[in-house]
Amino acid sequence: MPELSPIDTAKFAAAREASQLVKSGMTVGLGTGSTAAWMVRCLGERVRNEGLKIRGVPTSTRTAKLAQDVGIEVLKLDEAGWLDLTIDGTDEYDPDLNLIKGAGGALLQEKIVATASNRMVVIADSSKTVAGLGAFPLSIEVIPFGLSLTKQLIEEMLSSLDVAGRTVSQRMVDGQPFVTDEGNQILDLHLRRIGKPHQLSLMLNQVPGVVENGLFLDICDTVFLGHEDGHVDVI
Ligand code: ABF
Repeated sequence: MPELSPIDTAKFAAAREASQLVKSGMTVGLGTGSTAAWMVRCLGERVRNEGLKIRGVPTSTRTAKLAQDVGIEVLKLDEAGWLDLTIDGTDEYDPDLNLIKGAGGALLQEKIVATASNRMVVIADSSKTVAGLGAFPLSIEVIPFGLSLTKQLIEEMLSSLDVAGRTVSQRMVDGQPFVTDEGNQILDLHLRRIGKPHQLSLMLNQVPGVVENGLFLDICDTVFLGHEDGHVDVI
């Protein structure tokens, strides 16, 4: 393996350690993003070298392809039923292990899969550790129909909430709206500080047109925090 950058060393260390939680016979939710990709590769290595027998439920088409490429048996959530464990990355985690996720654009499948799991483990480097959520933009998955009205309703709603910033932008890639695996689009909320995440999450999901938001509250059980020297803290 080529020498890793400090940040990849931290991500890899967290991913490798968390992947040791996986035992033969388990059905495992496979997260999305660069940290989760390390975990999928680690599991693939164990499948090939140790004969680990697992079934993986990916949270995006990207992860599904990677999992298949490294030799993990892949199945859909409806085929799998309840999962033993999900391991995924994050954009932020706070001291209560509440999360902001969604930079990878896979928050909807990630939230459904994590919620359908006996245990949800987050793998992170120290850039993801925050005292309070909100510095990172909060992603909202919205249906394309009436998107500008949905955006306007969210902007109006934010004015009554305990947040520091109120800018809402549509996620674009190469000048085109970003499209999720579900054919939806993403609004990013630049809030800077989220005072009451539970209230915000409930209110966002009441706006017609909103499918799901990137606040993962009371879902994560454990964080594996990787450091640049390869050390891992379990929180
Ligand atoms: C997914 O990928 C997301 O929910 C989160 O937004 C992102 C983290 O990516 P990375 O591990 O590349 O920082 O887990």
